[in-house]
Amino acid sequence: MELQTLEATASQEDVLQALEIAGAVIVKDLISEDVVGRFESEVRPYIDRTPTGRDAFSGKGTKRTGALAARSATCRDLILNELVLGAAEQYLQPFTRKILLHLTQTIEIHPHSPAQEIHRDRYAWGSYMPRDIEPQLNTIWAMTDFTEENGATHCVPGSHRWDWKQKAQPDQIRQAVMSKGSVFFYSGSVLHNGGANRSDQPRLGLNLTYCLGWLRQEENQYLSCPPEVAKDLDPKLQDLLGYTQGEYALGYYSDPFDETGSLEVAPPERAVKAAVKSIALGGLPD
Ligand SMILES: O=C(O)CCC(=O)C(=O)O
Ligand SMILES: [Fe+2]
Repeated sequence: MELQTLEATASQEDVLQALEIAGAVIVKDLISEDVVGRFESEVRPYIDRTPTGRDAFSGKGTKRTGALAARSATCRDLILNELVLGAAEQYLQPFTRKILLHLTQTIEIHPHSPAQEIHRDRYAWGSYMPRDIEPQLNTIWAMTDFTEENGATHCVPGSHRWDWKQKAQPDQIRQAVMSKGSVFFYSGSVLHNGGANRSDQPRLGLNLTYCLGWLRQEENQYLSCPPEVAKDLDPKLQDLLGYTQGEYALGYYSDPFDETGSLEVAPPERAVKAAVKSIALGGLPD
């Protein structure tokens, strides 16, 4: 099966249709070079200070840098990108009322890095996740061109529907070759991996992923984007980070300094403000 590339004018339905068939799709040139440049300049100091991975899976020649909702205003815009967020909400909607931001991470694969092991991202929840639940939708934004040589993401279109034991054959593997500013969408259930970088320049991708509102996020957003930062963010982003209430009883919050001790549900502005106050005062009262 081929990996489809859609134009930037593609609709949410086009993306969802491609995801349904292949479990993956590219949307070409969704953001401009300016936006890519702005993102790179905001995040570059953090990437430069990031050590390379500690094992083969994270990549001994790969730098992974997170906390990007807190660190980069441009990343915040990309998290809320209308096409991406709309597609993620709709893709996951059969299994949840709300979705969450699962992780933010630049993945910079340096020259001479081997390919990552092929996997499905849903394995993050181990074998506990029932097969018929689709737990996440992922994106990798190309912040450099993604080429065959520099490690463009490999993926096996259609493998989101395979038996988990089925092995991919070399002729079933495609690469998400795309220009800088394009975005690769892929299901949590599709086989994929970072490619080997055989070029002489690093390959930079921005991995932004979304999961069901009742699951534990891979990147702890309360620590990566703490209340003193989150309090000034777009309410929609506060919602995605997990600062608002999910289902009826998920994520309720009580102000520890409220003498009445009620378990009322705090609206997001109040929840983040109260949390800031708790940090400022050095924790819980006696
Ligand atoms: O870097 C890439 O292209 C993919 C990385 C990936 O799949 C992962 O780290 O889970
Ligand atoms: Fe992955």
